[in-house]
Amino acid sequence: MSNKTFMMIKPDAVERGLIGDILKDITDAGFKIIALKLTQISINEAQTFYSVHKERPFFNELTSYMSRSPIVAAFLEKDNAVSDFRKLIGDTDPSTADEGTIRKKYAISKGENSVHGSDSDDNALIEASFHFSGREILS
Ligand code: DAT
Ligand code: MG
Repeated sequence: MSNKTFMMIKPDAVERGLIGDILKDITDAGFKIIALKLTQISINEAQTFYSVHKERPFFNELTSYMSRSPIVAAFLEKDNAVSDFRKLIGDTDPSTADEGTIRKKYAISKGENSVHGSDSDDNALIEASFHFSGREILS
C-alpha cells in the first residue's frame, strides 16, 4: 500500500474562493502536501486526464467544466493516503456524501463536486505525473 495520493480542487471551488478552506481541511486531517500548484488545464488535457470516462454520457460536461477556469493540483502523503482521502472527500454526489466530508460541505452537484481524489495507488502516481515534474515533488 502506498502512502501518496493525488487531488485537485476543481473549478467550482476555486471560483468560489474555497482554496484555503479545502487545503485547511486536508492538512487538519493529517495529510502532508508534497507538491502544489494553481493551474488551468485545456480541454484536450481534461480529455486525457479523464480518458477512462470517455464513453460515459457526462464526458463532454465533465471535460468542459474541468477546463473552464483554474484548478489546484496537489500531491499528498499520509498512511493509507488513497482510501483515507476518499473518505475525507465523501461520495461523488454531495447529496449522498456523509456529513463533514469535503463534498458534503462544499460541492454543488455530482458534476461540480469541488474535489478530485485518486482511486488507486497506481492512478495516484499516473495523475501526479500528469501535473508535476520530479523536481516539483518534495522527497
Ligand atoms: P469520483 O470523482 O468520485 O472518483 P468518478 O470517477 O465516477 O467519481 O467520476 C469522475 C467525475 O465525473 C466525478 O467526480 C464527477 C463526474 N461525474 C461522475 N458521474 C457523473 C454523473 N452521473 N453526472 C455528471 N457528472 C458525473
Ligand atoms: Mg474517480
